[in-house]
Amino acid sequence: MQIKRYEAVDMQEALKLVKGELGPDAVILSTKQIKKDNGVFGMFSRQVIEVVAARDYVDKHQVKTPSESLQTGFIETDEFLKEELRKIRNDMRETPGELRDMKSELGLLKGYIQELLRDGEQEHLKTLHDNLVIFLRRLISEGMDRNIAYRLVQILNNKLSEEQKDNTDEINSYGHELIQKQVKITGPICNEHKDRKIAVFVGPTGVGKTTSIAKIAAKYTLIDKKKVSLITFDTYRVGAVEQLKIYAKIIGLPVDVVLSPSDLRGVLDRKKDADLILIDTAGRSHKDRTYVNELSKLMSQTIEIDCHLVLSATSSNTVLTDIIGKFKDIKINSLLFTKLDEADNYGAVFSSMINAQKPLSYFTTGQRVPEDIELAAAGRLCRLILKMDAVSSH
Ligand SMILES: Nc1nc2c(ncn2[C@@H]2O[C@H](COP(=O)(O)OP(=O)(O)O)[C@@H](O)[C@H]2O)c(=O)[nH]1
Ligand SMILES: [Mg+2]
Repeated sequence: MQIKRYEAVDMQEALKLVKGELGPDAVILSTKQIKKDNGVFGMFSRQVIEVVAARDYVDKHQVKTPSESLQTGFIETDEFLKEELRKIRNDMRETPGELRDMKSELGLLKGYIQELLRDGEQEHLKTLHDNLVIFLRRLISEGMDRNIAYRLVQILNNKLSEEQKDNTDEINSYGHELIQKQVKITGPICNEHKDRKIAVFVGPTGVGKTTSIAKIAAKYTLIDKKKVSLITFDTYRVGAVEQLKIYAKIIGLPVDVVLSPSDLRGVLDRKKDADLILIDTAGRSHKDRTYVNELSKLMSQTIEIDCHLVLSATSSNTVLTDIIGKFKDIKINSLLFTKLDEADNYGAVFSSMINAQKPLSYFTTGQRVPEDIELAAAGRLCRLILKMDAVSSH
């Protein structure tokens, strides 16, 4: 490995120097803003950027076999860069006084990482078989996060022979199999052998939490003849309980309202004979910290609670990533996707599952209660992504 230190007036110039000398495969090891003294008492000192970069002497033709699991097999560069970011974050924690400088350095480094990955990707794309590039573009146009789509195609590239790459049917068939293998699902909410199951549904307002609960409650009450009980946790007293009460009345179920996290234990104690307890939640907005904080307290009241993060399949990758980030302090067990009937594509459902590293529980496909819900299934999602299946609307 060759390591070099560069100084430049800004990041752009530094990158030019690094790439010019070490080539496009160079990696940045660290960046720092430093003051260069240029006069008495540093009166004319100026800020420059110090970049330490490295180039590895790896034989480019050496073929690595990447892991087929996207959950664990992220490409090496990712791991290395993530480690660098982790180190910088730790430094930031230790030196609060220099926090602002460190933050801006982190921003610069992040930008550079993205640029580096994008550059690497562009270079690599030129070496890919045309049919794989077409498959990659297809996944991206189906809403899949581009990094994830790119990793899938890298795996295919290593797996398939040149002859297979010439055949689009082979690419589609292996691609289909690969995507399907990555999809993780939970299975039904009620486990036959478990005594009592408690599940809470969290997520942004209007995403379909209450409707999904009504669908699940109706299925288990009317078809499976289970003893179902409903609870509403209404952090802001937004009146969400009324909607659930209407559904509960139709299905013939009791509803309890919990106004503070500490009330939950008492209510659960009174429902010892229930097979399934579904907890609806309502807040002003998931952006409001109170909702998330209160949920976190609610979850800490009982350990046997299963948390479904409810997300809409109509949201973009960026929005979904943002929402998942907002709920990072809550122990989420699975993702439930609603409004598949309104979505144009399903790549973002897959990307969110990979990014959040959580399995999928249910898909909802319309407004009808209880009909429009199905258990999440790997084959179904894969067929939806590749437009081999459609969600019928009523
Ligand atoms: N098209 C469609 N609409 C849905 C679906 N699930 C829920 N909705 C609608 O989304 C709106 C908000 O649902 P609601 O359950 O009140 O959301 P909550 O605020 O998360 O509880 C309602 O009009 C529902 O009928 C779905 O799968 N497809
Ligand atoms: Mg609701």
